[in-house]
Amino acid sequence: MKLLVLLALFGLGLAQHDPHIKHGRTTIVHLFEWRWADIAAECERFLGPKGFGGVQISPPNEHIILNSPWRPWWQRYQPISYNLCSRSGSEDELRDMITRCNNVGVNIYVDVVINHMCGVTGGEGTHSSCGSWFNADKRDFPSVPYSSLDFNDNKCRTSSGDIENYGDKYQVRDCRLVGLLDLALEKDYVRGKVADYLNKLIDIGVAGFRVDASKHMWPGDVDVVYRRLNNLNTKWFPGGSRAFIFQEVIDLGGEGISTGEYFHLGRVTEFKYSAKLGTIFRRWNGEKLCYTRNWGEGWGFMPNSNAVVFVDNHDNQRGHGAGGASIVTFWDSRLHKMAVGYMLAHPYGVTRVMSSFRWNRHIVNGKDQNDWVGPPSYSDGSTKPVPVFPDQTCGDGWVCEHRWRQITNMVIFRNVVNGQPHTNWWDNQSNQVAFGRGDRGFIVFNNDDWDLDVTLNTGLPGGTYCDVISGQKEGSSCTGKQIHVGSDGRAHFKISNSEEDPFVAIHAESKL
Ligand code: QV4
Ligand code: CA
Repeated sequence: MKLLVLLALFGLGLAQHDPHIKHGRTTIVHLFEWRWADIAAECERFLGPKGFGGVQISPPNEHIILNSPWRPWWQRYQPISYNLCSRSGSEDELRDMITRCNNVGVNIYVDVVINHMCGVTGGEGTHSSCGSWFNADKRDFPSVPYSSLDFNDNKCRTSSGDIENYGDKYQVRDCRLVGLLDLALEKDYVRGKVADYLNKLIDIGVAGFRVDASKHMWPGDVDVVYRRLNNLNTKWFPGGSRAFIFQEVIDLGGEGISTGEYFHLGRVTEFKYSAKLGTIFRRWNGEKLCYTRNWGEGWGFMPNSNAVVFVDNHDNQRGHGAGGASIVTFWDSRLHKMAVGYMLAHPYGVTRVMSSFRWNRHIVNGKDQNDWVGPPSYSDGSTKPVPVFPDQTCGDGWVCEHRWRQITNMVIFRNVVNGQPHTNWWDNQSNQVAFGRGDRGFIVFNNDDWDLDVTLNTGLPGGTYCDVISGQKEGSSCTGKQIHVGSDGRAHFKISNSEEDPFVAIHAESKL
């Protein structure tokens, strides 16, 4: 009997590690701060056709509206209620988007903020995205409703009431993260409200959740919430499917809490991956690309079956969270394309691509004074739509990294090589490396300051392949470089260090 219970628990846990991505697709894109109407259109016109597996959306629930600074992006990480009206749109628009994305096989993963409500200095009034009244001083959020009984004020033992020492796991979980009113998730009532919120989203059709600030919640508390979740909507998912759970835990080592405490509950964000890959491509601290031969668990990262990986995220691309200056973002577009290309070619983890908006960076003593700036907006504070042009680029400050040819084509590459082993490694003991994925794909990088000129075993069947970085296969022709693979699987590669994109990728579906 005990064994059966254990098996059931284990099974439930593992089920929450599956992103339920459809049609052999592999990759999630974070459309940070996009409006629901734009995401719906993007699923139909781009993400579905190009083989993206899912979208991480910004928090859809009611949040505070702040005027000083002027509507920062991070106001959405300060919940006021679980009503579904946010800066990205109304509940109707959210429902329409989820339906339309599901209908083209693109899953929706919701960023859920369940550790806290707004900041302690959030004030009193109706400055919230659905117009609900609240009083932060009194811990009064009638639209949930939550009252002062539902927060951890009496449990936290620091004098400020905020987290002061990340080495102390009681503080990290029971005190306020940067002043954010900390919910008492040990209470059945609070667990119930959170589960209701998540279940509402599940019933509308989402595939899972990015659980914000997971480090700040006791694993036992969120476990109870996860167990109360409904199975996914059978209109789009097989009966019995459990929500995909991926938990935001920043663990670069040396803190009181480690990612391992959350492995049984779902996947976890691997921030070491992001920080290290940036350091490697920047060639800082003596790092070299050739050292990535055993990339993944060999680097001390979490087990493959637990990892969600990314080159940058909405925090570390602007100096929030962790990782620091090594993070490679769209601001360093050449390195960014290479790093994302490496991530997407490599088998480790569930991959997430960042899609950003631009802001005026103003770095003083290493700190960006404009790290708060919100999405492209009109003067009334409402978010601008994402215009897309015939050349596939986006306007009005939306960066749309996911639409950059090199990145889109690597998303397709990952789908084509899905399930194939990491093979045929080559390196020059410096920053030129190559590896294959069985007999389905091969990629070569030159991040040295000199040319690459080498003949390599690709593992691919003989033929002529189109490089999907310098161009792509269109009909029966190739708009980029052509690579000739001999009947012995060998091919000659020449990549100048001064090329716009010093890497080459070929795969089974780019064969001419
Ligand atoms: C300020 C002071 C506090 C003071 C407080 C109250 O700094 O010392 O106690 O006022 O007087 C914003 C401000 C922050 C302010 C806070 C409360 O930046 O200065 O505190 O609001 O008013 C995002 C932003 C935060 C932002 C927060 C809420 O990054 O800057 O705080 O939203 O709007 C750790 C965590 C990790 C977290 C990461 C950033 O372990 O979980 O920090 N990452 C996630 C999200 C992130 C989000 C949150 C968590 C919070 O990815 O985007 O924070 O939901 O590593
Ligand atoms: Ca907490």
